[in-house]
Amino acid sequence: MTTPRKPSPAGGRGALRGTVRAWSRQGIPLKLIGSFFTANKVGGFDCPGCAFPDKVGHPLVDSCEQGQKAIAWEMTRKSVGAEFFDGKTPAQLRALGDFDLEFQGRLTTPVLYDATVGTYRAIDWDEAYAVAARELHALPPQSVAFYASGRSSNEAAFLWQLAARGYGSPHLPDSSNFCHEPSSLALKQSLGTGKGTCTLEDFENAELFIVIGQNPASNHPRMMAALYEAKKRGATILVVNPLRERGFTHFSDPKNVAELARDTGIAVADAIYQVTIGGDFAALKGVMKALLETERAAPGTVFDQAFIAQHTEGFDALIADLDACDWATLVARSGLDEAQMREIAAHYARAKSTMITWCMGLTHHPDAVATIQQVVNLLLLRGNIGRTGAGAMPVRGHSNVQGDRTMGATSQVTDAWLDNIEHTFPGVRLCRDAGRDAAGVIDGLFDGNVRALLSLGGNFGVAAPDAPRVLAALERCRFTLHIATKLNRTHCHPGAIGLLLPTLGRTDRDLRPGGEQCISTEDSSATVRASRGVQAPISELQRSEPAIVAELAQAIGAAPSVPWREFADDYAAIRDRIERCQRGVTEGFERYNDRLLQDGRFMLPNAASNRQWNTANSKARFMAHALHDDTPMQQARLAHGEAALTLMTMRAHDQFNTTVYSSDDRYRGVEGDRRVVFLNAGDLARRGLRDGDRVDIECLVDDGHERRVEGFTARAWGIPPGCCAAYYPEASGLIAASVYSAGSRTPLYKEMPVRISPAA
Ligand SMILES: Nc1nc2c(c(=O)[nH]1)N[C@H]1C(S)=C(S)[C@@H](COP(=O)(O)OP(=O)(O)OC[C@H]3O[C@@H](n4cnc5c(=O)[nH]c(N)nc54)[C@H](O)[C@@H]3O)O[C@H]1N2
Ligand SMILES: Nc1nc2c(c(=O)[nH]1)N[C@H]1C(S)=C(S)[C@@H](COP(=O)(O)OP(=O)(O)OC[C@H]3O[C@@H](n4cnc5c(=O)[nH]c(N)nc54)[C@H](O)[C@@H]3O)O[C@H]1N2
Ligand SMILES: [Mo]
Repeated sequence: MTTPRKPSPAGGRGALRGTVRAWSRQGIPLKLIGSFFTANKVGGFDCPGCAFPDKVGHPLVDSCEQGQKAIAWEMTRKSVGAEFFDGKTPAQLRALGDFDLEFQGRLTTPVLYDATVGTYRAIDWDEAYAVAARELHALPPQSVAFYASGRSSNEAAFLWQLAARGYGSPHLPDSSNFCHEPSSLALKQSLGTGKGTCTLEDFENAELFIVIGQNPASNHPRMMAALYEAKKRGATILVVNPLRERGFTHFSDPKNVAELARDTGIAVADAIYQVTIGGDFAALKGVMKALLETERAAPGTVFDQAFIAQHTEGFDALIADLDACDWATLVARSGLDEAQMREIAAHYARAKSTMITWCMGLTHHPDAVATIQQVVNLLLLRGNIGRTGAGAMPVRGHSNVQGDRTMGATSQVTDAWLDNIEHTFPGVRLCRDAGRDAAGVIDGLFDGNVRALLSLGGNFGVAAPDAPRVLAALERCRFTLHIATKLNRTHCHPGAIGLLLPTLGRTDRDLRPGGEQCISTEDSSATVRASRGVQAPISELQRSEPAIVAELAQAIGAAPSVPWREFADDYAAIRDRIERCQRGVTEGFERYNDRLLQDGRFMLPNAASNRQWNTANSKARFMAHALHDDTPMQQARLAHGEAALTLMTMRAHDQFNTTVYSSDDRYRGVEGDRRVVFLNAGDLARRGLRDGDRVDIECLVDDGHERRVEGFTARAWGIPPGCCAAYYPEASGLIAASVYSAGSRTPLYKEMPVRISPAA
């Protein structure tokens, strides 16, 4: 049941209580808890939570409540082994809830499912590799996809893409396809570099922050702490979000003793602009239109004309586009009034340096790329790229999602990358065909052209749009293979042959014949750092990701001239080859091993933040885009009028993506039941509903598939009219996989047309 109760401040005492609860529920012995604080420090491990940059120097603690939960979940002393699996059918496993599946603990033995027998059984590694080799040899490589979630390491990701391409498959979908894909694409087109231009130093120097579509109190608490510090030194923080997220209105730093005693929290945001879902595109145009008016009234006072002349192209087209927009449309589309857009513009025009950060509130939408390019346009107008305290910051999700991409674990790579690999490993021939992204793999699963899915972490069938259909399609596969730390729902939908392989995580000590190994990761500020586990593995049968991928590649005969054996035993040898493959592709990998081992970390240079634009004309590009009229939401409004609401699916405070730690969301007053939908009070009343009523939700994308979820609890909430919000993954069955964002093909997880009606 959901009990509305007065929420406490974000951070604060609640964060400490949440941390201790996570430790105790996972049965973590006290003597290990000290090691938790080696998270994000030199010599320790990279926190397996989010990808927010670490503090350099020697902070006492550089991890947060959410990081501690992720660590406790991985370091748990609970485990599942042969007795649990032997003789179980997939249906028996599926009967467990998502929480219960992961709560079983760490996977400790390879497991095989065989449809001709109908049950799972524990097997040894040799048999696992033999089965994989048999299955992959029997399938055309073009029907096999290799998915990667962003939790792995640079080393494992490099081997993963090498194994896939060496085997003959170009299909490397990844969790980025579900996440910051539009950010990478938008930044690449606008600035020539697909990564964010900011570092922690910019957080310490910006005068103004505009935080768009992001809930850092739950998903990047260390960023919340950075904003709180900025606020204390006098910076202005503006938030653009349909929800007044608690972290912005009441935040208390759990590391500040005086504040812990008061437990009240401060308002970190100076203002919160409650856009309508998907309204950012219009809102950002409105802000630029207001700036343009001021600039015209007093030329040279707002725009950085020298920067625009020297560094950019496309300015005139942008101005023409802004002139063509009328305020009435911008107001109607954004959900903000004109005065609010002018107010943001006034703050922006005053600030000497501005950083704009964003997350999934901008990417899970049909116009994601165009919207993010408005963010960049806004920054360029005042030369807010390439100087301290300014820049564009897509705050990444998984701790190594950025690194996985740098390592080529994606279906879109350059010829230079493939050429370098072939030169580095003479005799290797890579598949160079166009590969499927996650959307393409989902299509292939539905139409039968993808017959095998291998995954390096993640929970593909639950993270994907149309999750129930994707899970069912996975069962129609010939072969599925998952390398994982914990059991999850995707694993319970094996193909005719299904393998589940237990791996070490970040926190586990990794002893190989070549000695104790470290891996490396890359955060949202392009800092590459070493990560070393601290805890002895819970089982001798678990193997590290690089070792599993190398042994698997060897077993299936992928790229036979690659020294897979050496790589499995000595990750420095992998880094040595990565360094060679990155020459001329990604700057900054020189002396990879030396610098990693000496300093623990190094930063990859970002050309755009040095005002070098790797675009066709070596200029940063203003990208003008007209507002669209044909999004799935707009089509549904035409067909269903006010009955259509825009649904966003979001994270609660107690989850990491598909891993749900509890059924509470203390920042939104939710306790004991995540099947909740938040609606505007007027929208509730119009449907004859009251707070607490049971409702059913139906997707209004008209593509021949019916999608509904039932028995959700409606909650009256401060969300703009026409919008509603529910949790991921409970509401994921409502997200249609037939519609994607333009260009980046990202699912519309936050802009789905739905109808809400009293429960049948
Ligand atoms: N503890 C924890 N940490 C995490 C994760 C986790 O699940 N748990 N997940 C990790 C991953 S992979 C990612 S990608 C990030 C996700 O981090 P976030 O992007 O912060 O996560 P979501 O909950 O998906 O949230 C989206 C925010 O976007 C807002 N929003 C939705 N639609 C719109 C819109 O149209 N416009 C605007 N302006 N705002 C909108 C929502 O109100 C919400 O505040 O966090 C990472 N870190
Ligand atoms: N409706 C809806 N759907 C969404 C989103 C949304 O906002 N709404 N967000 C999307 C986003 S932003 C993302 S990034 C995706 C996330 O999609 P995924 O990355 O596929 O999902 P996760 O939940 O992060 O994966 C969790 C699983 O990873 C495995 N795991 C954990 N640690 C490790 C490790 O160290 N190694 C290995 N090999 N396995 C490990 C465990 O088995 C665990 O069950 O979901 C997307 N799906
Ligand atoms: Mo993500």
